[in-house]
Amino acid sequence: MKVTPSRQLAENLFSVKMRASQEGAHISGAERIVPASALPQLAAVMTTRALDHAKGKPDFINIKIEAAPEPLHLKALAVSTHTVKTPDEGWATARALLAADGFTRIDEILALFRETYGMRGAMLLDADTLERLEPDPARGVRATFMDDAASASRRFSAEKNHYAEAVVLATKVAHAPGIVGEICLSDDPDYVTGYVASKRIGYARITCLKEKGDPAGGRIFLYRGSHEKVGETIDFLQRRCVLVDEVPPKPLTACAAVPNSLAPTEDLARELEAICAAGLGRRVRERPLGLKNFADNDYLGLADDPRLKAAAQEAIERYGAGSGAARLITGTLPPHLALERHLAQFKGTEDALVWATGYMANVGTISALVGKGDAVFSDELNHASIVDGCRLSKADIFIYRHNDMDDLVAKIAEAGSRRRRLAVSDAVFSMDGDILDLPRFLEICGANGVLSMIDEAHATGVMGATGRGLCEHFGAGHPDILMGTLSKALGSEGGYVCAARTVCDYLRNKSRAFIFSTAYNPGSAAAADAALTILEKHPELAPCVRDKARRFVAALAAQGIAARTESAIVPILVGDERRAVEMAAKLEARGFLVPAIRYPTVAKGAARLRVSVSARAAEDDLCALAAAIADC
Ligand code: WAQ
Ligand code: MG
Repeated sequence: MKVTPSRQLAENLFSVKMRASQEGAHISGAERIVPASALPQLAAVMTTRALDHAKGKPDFINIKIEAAPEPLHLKALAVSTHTVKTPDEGWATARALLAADGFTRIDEILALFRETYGMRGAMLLDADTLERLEPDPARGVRATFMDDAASASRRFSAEKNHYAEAVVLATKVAHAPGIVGEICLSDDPDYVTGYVASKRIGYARITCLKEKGDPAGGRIFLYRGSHEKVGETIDFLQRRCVLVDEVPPKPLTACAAVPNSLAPTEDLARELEAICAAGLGRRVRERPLGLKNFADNDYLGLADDPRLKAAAQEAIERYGAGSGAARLITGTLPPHLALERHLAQFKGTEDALVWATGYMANVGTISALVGKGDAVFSDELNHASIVDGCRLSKADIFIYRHNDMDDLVAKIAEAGSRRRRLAVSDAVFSMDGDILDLPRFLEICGANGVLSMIDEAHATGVMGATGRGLCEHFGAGHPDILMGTLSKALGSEGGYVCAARTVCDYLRNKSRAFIFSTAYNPGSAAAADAALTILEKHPELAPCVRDKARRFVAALAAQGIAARTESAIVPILVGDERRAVEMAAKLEARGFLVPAIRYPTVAKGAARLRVSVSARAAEDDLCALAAAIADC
């Protein structure tokens, strides 16, 4: 016959009860149900516990060991935690929980709770008539013969585990005939967490029911039913042996040691609620299918191009699904080097290097180029990854007015001389669609010996006669650092820097985002490489996408909507965050996917619809979208 462990234990289970007192006054008590083999160790642990209690030193310790009756196994009540800051809040929570479970006369019950302070046992109270049913009202009714079913296999600890012991007691009590609820607060001055419990409420912990240091504590068992049958209930509480299964581990929430502090996750929940209440909540959702997509940055429609997909598949087939290590270890594979060579050639620089994302390229480049004591000059509308790179660098940050080159000059003057200075700007501003005044930017940086960096995330493949970006557009020379992404017009993913060999070698040695990340996917590298080849073969793509964007602006104007763009991005200013979200939803209902852009991506009150036009967009769709926007 196969025997379960607990059945095995049931053969020789003992109840061990400890009770410590001083001059007849109770100090502490505890009970475990264990197999005979555990008795010597448990007696020692119980003694230690008796000797060490916040209420004082005992002069009498009674350890009683007796055979336990056949145990009844019960599954632990479900545990929930209600984090509150003050006893007032705590009792309000208790009231609400009891009311939700159908109790009436709750205030009267809670007033009677004070009468249990100092009792050894619990008050047994008729939940409806409020009659006290304990045979000895001074002592109360004590539940005994119960333990966590797993306790026999656990290490015993001299420290009281208020939580686990209370879950065991509450589970037994909730299953006693006629018992409909329980209220409890520890009399331990340092333990301010209490609970209310019932089969329906479960075990609901309330993290603050008294001030720390207060020795008040007690218990009420709420009874409903015939008073003749109270004897059965008391017998169950006192004599029935109960082992509780699946006692959940103590929840990690604000603990008694830190009163009045919010549980960390509770604090997050509150902030999240505030974000959502302000109309700024965001959620991740799967891309809806079957809509006209004016939301992504796939300006040339290459993400879905068979040539890119084939290149990625082939590279993955040859080199694997992952690159296995960082670039400086063994992660550098032929597709990485081929892509870097191709990028440098495409942009007309000596060298290039890639990161797994554009965000990483910006953060990893800016934080490597400047440091403490240096100065970085950043356009106020620069992308978040530039902002984060500046912050991470610990350099002094000088934010100049959007595209205001006079202000850039003023900020350079303000910063004075530094070991190193860097000016950084988006080439195409991602939420406004306008472009950097590159000639003046380069002139100012050159004249002042300031390193220049531009982010061509939205410029590559879109700007310039052949899609090579803003330098081609202006014919104005190169900044020191030409950063960009492979994830927008190039249809793949990743970020890059094109620059002189020295700059790239410096970054290979200093960019932590480069050094300490696994090399990015060889498939993505090969796909981006294929996209560059397509751009070289089809120089007409970039002018085409800009032309479509201009036509869309004209279509909007025909509907009486003012908008402008110099790139593929057409923002339509709305202002109010909620209104922008509503408009986006209405457009979606009409089959157009257009994102509402809100704070913190743009300033508060500057919410907008952001239409990104693709070279693949049909003329009719552009007109239909303009009409739909006018309607919404
Ligand atoms: N049966 C009936 N009443 C009892 C029993 C018992 N076995 N043990 C204690 N009481 C009564 C007595 O009046 C005490 O003053 C009062 O309950 C409180 O008992 O999830 O430690 O043992 O973190 O001090 C709640 C844990 C801990 C909350 C409760 O109660 C959590 C606790 P204590
Ligand atoms: Mg106690």
